[in-house]
Amino acid sequence: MDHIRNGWFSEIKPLWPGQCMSLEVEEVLLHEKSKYQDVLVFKSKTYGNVLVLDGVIQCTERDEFSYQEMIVHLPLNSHPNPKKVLVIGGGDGGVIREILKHDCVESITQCEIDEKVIEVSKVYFPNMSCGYNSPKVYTYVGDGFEFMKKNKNTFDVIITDSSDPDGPAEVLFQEDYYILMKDALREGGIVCTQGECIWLHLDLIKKMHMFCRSLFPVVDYGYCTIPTYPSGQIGFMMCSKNSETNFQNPVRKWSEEEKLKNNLKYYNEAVHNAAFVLPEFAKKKLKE
Ligand code: 4ZY
Repeated sequence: MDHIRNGWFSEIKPLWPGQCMSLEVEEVLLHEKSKYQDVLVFKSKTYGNVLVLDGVIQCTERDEFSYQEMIVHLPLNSHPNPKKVLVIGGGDGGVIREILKHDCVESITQCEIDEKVIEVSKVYFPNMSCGYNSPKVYTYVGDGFEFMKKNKNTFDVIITDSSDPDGPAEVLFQEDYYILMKDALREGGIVCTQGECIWLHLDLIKKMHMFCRSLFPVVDYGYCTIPTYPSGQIGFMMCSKNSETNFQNPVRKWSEEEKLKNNLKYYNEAVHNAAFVLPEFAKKKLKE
């Protein structure tokens, strides 16, 4: 339990040297090793329940909606008619909950390597895992790489909800993985992946942006703010096989009635438009 001292959890990692997010702990609810990683769940003083994998905060009940809504509605509302969606990772279920808000989606296939994350979420994060009951959801416990090798030309949208490029998730930030996603997409398909933080990982974002541009006709980087991810900002690398796609302007929009029904807390059309407006230092770097 070396991440918890004097009643505070601290997210200390070489990926963000010299800084860390700390949350005050009310009660440790679970601490176990899964087949792949260290799994910790605690009740925090002010952010609700918190899921931590290998010492890194994955989600908190208080602010998860920001990331989950944006990683889903940015790509799905940029596709004219998404029917088949693939989710790589995302075991907490938050991404699935948001995809189910799109009635046009007929099936959601999820490929999560660590079954334990799904189990833990069903117990401690009921508001995130609620979508697992839907008949539209098919969950495979296994490696996303292997899954995509066997499923070419199949999906309209692929969402990769991964942790940081440290350890097993590192391959998900490399060109070979994007080639696999491109091949698993149907014509006009769209990819949206966890795209890291401009304050911490701009060199990596630049490298990814460059190889994505060599693979797809349209590439953009959008982001959201979220207090419990490193430096409070996380991005999305978005790629489209359709040269007509303009990520900044959604092609599908919800009515006022649908918005109310969908209980959106972060995403709206103006936020979608603004998500791709980068501060000067990041804009320059990606343009270089
Ligand atoms: N699953 C998203 C995620 C993104 C960044 C970090 C952890 C989880 N650090």
